[in-house]
Amino acid sequence: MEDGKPVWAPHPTDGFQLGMIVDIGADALTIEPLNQRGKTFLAPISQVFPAEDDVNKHVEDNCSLMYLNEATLLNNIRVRYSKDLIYTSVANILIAVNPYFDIPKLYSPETIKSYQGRSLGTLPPHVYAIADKAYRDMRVLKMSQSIIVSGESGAGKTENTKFVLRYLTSTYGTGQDIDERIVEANPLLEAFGNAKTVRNNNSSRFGKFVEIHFNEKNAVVGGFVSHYLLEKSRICMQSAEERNYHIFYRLCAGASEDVRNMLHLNSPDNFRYLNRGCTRYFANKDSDKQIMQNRKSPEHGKVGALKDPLLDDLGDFNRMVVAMKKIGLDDTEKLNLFRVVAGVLHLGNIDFEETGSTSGGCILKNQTSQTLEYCAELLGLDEDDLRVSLTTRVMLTTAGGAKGTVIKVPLKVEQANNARDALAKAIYSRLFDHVVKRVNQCFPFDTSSNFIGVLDIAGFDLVEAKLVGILDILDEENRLPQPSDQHFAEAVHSKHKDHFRLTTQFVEKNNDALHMSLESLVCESKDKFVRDLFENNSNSKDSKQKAGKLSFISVGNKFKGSSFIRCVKPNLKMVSHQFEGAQILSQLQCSGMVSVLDLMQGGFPSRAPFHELYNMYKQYMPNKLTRLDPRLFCKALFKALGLNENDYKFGLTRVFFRPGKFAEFDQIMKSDPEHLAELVKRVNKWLV
Ligand code: AOV
Ligand code: MG
Repeated sequence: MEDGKPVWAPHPTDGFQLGMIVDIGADALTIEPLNQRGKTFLAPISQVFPAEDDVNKHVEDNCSLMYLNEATLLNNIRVRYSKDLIYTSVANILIAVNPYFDIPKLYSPETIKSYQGRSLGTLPPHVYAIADKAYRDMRVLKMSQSIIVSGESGAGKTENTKFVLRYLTSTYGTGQDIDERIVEANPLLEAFGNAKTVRNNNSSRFGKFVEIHFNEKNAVVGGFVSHYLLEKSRICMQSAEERNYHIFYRLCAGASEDVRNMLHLNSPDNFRYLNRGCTRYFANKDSDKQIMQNRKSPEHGKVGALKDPLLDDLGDFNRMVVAMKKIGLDDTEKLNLFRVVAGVLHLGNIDFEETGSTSGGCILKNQTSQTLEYCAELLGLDEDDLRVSLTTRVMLTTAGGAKGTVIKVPLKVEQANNARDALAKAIYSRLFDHVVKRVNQCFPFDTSSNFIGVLDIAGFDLVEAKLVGILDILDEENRLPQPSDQHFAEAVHSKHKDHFRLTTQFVEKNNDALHMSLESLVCESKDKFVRDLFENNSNSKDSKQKAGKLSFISVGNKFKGSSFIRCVKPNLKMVSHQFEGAQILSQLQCSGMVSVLDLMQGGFPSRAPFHELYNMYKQYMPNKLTRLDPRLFCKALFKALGLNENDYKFGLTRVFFRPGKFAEFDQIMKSDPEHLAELVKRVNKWLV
């Protein structure tokens, strides 16, 4: 930082502001903001950073800035975002800011085509460039690759993951059904595993790792989705202003008259599992109003309405049905899914009241008898058995040494409520497992040489090390004689327990356990589909097949090279064209981006292509030098100036500088005319 040059100093909402240093204390600087002349404030030395000469300039790769620090990074992202350039590179890490609107042509087929086979850095930064790099690395190194997409809720992980899948299947697919199916599986997975939360209208409530498999000719042959940790509490209860999984509302909104009658469905407002989260929605909150102003809002202001004006349940239902068809689900399978979803809804409406007798316990409330009937019908259960299993619990006594006497213990109202909810959660989460399994059957493959895996994982202050840790666990899992998704999920869970506890509500309450009589009830359902959901224990054929596939994947498959996409949420209001600097800065810090910059300080972080340096400085140099090609021009210039060779390195297309050395060099080149004349003389002499 030099006298008279502006610096970036902390700002409470923007992250940083431009100012001048007016005094230097022992550990604080006195700063005068550029836009508030005469006013000053103190800032810790460690939080003040040199600014680029032109703060409105932006660069595709942050490393081509002269000063590499968190303030110039934030400013570069800000300037680019204001021009709808949402992708920025920091060396080979991609930063993606969520634009919250569709940027024209950003993901068009032409754009997809233009990135095919192009080296990183030759075209503007893009998620497609990362996808293509992963593909080329896989092909050249003959090793599987992973792309890790991280960021806080609503930052754009799932959208970018989908862009990667679409890119790889459309560019390197064989043009067969499989390519489309890998993409079309998403609407189905999202219908069952995503929900509206306060942070994201389409929040993934499960983590997923999607593998695209390639044959020896490096063409797409199939895919495999591993999922873990579906948030179960949401099935029975949602926080204020949040919703249950999309499928429930979509089914109520979109099912045909026949299906609605068959499933006894009516408005979502009538179901307990749906009507307890949104009641405070639009309760005069400024942020809600703001969202409303930015979106079309046919239902504005309906307090308690389960039809969320920000979501189009009917349209989404129709899109989901089309996707189901495309991936090959027939009508029977579709109805199976819908029937269980409706069964869960009716189950939730079963209510209990105290018997009032001395024996304690509870009975079903009168008005819920029809609900019981519907629920039993849809899930293939016997009505009386269901009633008894919900209100009593079977226990084995060991009293008096007589082992194994079966007794029925009546449940209190609260216990019966818990039992009902535990059953709903068990059924729905098994249904979700089934959806994932079914999706995997849509893009099967016999042999695969390598794969590209994309990790889309929810969470806030997730750092690289932890994500890589998860991949390591997956790798370890694959080495086990009997790998399984469930064991993998447990391993991830146990290693990252604190993290998940802190950042998400994946960890379920203890009263989730399904008691024995309910478990055996559903296991003996008359409905084969329901029975199968519960029969898939670890010894079943299906999970063996899956285990087979997982272990197959592991063969020699230590991940070589991971690419990283860091998604950034620009504002909490979820609107376009609003850049909240301070909270973006904290995401960059939490995601490890700032540490990456720090790490780079040990190497050659700044870089500039030869032709750029040539164009920047040729005006100052003698003709003799400018006649050389840009690479030779740079070599000759650096030698002639006698720059210290430890401060820079020449690559194939660009020069790499040690921290601060690019700026130093620039200053030499733009020094006063007298000094410059000296330089030119020196270069001339050297050229002779
Ligand atoms: P997330 O996956 O990171 O959150 P999403 O990928 O679901 O976030 O993105 C949230 C929303 O932002 C999407 O539904 C889109 O409306 C919008 N969006 C994201 N990326 C883009 C883009 N590139 N172009 C246009 N709109 C975009 V979570 O799953 O909550 O952690 O659990
Ligand atoms: Mg998501």
